[in-house]
Amino acid sequence: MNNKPSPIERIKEQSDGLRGSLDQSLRDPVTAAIAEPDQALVKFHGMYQQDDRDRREERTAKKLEWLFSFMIRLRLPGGLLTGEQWSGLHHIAGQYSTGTIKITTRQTVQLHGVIKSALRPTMQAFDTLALDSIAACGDVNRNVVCSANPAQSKLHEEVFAYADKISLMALPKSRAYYEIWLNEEPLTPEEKQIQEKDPLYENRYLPRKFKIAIAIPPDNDVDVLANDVGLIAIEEDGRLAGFNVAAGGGLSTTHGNPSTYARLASMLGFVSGEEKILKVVYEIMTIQRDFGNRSDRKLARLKYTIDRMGLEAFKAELEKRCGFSLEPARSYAFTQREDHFGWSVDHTGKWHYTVFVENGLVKDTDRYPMKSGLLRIAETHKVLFRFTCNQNLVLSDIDEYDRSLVQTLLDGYGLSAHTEKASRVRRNAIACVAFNTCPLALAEAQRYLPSLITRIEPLLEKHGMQDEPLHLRMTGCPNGCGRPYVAEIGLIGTAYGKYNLHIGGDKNGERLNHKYRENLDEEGILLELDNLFGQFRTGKQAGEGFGDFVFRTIQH
Ligand code: SRM
Ligand code: SF4
Repeated sequence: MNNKPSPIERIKEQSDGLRGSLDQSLRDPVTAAIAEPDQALVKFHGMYQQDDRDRREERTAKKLEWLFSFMIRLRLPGGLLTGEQWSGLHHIAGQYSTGTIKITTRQTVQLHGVIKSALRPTMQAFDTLALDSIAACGDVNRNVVCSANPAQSKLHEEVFAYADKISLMALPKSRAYYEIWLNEEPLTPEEKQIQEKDPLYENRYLPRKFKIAIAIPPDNDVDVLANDVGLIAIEEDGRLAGFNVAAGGGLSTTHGNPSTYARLASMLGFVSGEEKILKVVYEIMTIQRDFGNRSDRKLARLKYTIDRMGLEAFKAELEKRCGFSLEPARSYAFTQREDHFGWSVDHTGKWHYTVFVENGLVKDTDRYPMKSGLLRIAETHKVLFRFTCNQNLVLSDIDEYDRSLVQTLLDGYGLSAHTEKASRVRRNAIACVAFNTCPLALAEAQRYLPSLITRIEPLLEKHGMQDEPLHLRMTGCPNGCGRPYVAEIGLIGTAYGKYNLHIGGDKNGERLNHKYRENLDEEGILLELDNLFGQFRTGKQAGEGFGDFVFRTIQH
């Protein structure tokens, strides 16, 4: 292994607690961009510099700088906002960004198209709503996600609280965010020594991004095994007994680089008691900090660290650092990972309505004023907003008394019709952002998948499969932001208009799929799916899902 640290390592270490030259970059009037090292650092503050890829050629031809702007991603452990926060977000999006609110696959929201001069006002506006974007990106722990449906379990509140606890435990200690964006008085070097001492991240942070998810069986709506750390809540006698802990999940691959691979997290064991649970998560992070690959960022995620060390050696190191052993994993079963669309009621009598948000895009169109409808609902102050890892929205914690008011607004703005009339395959589908903002996109995803589904729906009907709980996911490149590698059907962009077709994941997210065909265009995709659906119709066993069928019958 080449041991020369990657350039990002130097940027992190020399960043003076993630400050770098961000302040100067923001003030530089000559360019809409920020200095290159600051582009790496600004991620730790929850932002990415991007440009409008639709306009690159035109700008280049005119010898103009690319059209730079920023994407901001909020830190939202467990994906929960009050109605007041949603209203605030609605207005911030309108004032400073493209106006569209994007619900992500990690239960938070992104705003796109924020220009450099609007960054500080945007961050300050978020602060007035008690929202921040600290560590939403960068080589640190990202947004901690948790099963979204409060109606699914009496344990939900207790388990949900862990998302916040873990997120707080894993926040960088630097005050840079407050100084740069919120005008906090800069610390003196002496104050920094004391206040910014960071035993978890030190001054080198992690070798790579780090992701934690919490699932509450029987739902695996978070795709828990796709995370660096997956916590699976174990309920015994109606109480939270503790968590099974799995580690080393991660999905990204790189076309043409056989050293990269998707991997599901390996089960380590069971742990109970808050102190011990947090300790296990913390020490998994310190092992990754100390043993992770800092030379090759393609091979730096925890999954590679674990495979290099060996699972047993990794576990032994973890138990040594914790000072206790994990118990054998307890039994649990996932039975599904779909969102529970429409109304559901929890054990306290509170109501929840899950709204279908196609690819997580909240905006108004002439025919469907979704964003305005959600604003009106937020303004009732009777509803909480919860995001799901399937890019949908749960209007939650509604009293019986207020339900009819919410229903009137859902109907009036077309939200209920949009949710209830959409086909099952469409409601379950996920597409990543891709064009026009993602710099890594090779192919379209969220702008294209809806029209492709319009052509897939008749095929499903032709084969009597319209009620199958099928999971179809598309990404514009192999990084896997829409988790296509754990879908029953994954479409992974290889070039503009071309996708690899993956098949054979199970419906609960517990098995990776495999590549079945390469570089298909739309007609090729439809032809292959028609053929596969036909085989499924004639060859499936009783109760067998599509993913299980193709896994059983098709060579891989
Ligand atoms: Fe992602 C990078 C969007 C979830 C794996 N991801 C990116 C960037 C920031 C592109 C970049 O580096 O400049 C994309 C921004 C696009 C844009 O214009 O907004 C981007 N990722 C997204 C989101 C918004 C997709 C979506 O449509 O919802 C998701 C935001 C999650 C969040 O709120 O934090 C998103 N990304 C994921 C997931 C799914 C998950 O975590 O459950 C994965 C696969 C799981 C995993 O991490 O293994 C994922 N994103 C990546 C990777 C590959 C990481 C790796 O291990 O190599 C990159 C590229 C990188 O980090 O170098 C990436
Ligand atoms: Fe961009 Fe690729 Fe992620 Fe899609 S999967 S958002 S194209 S990095």
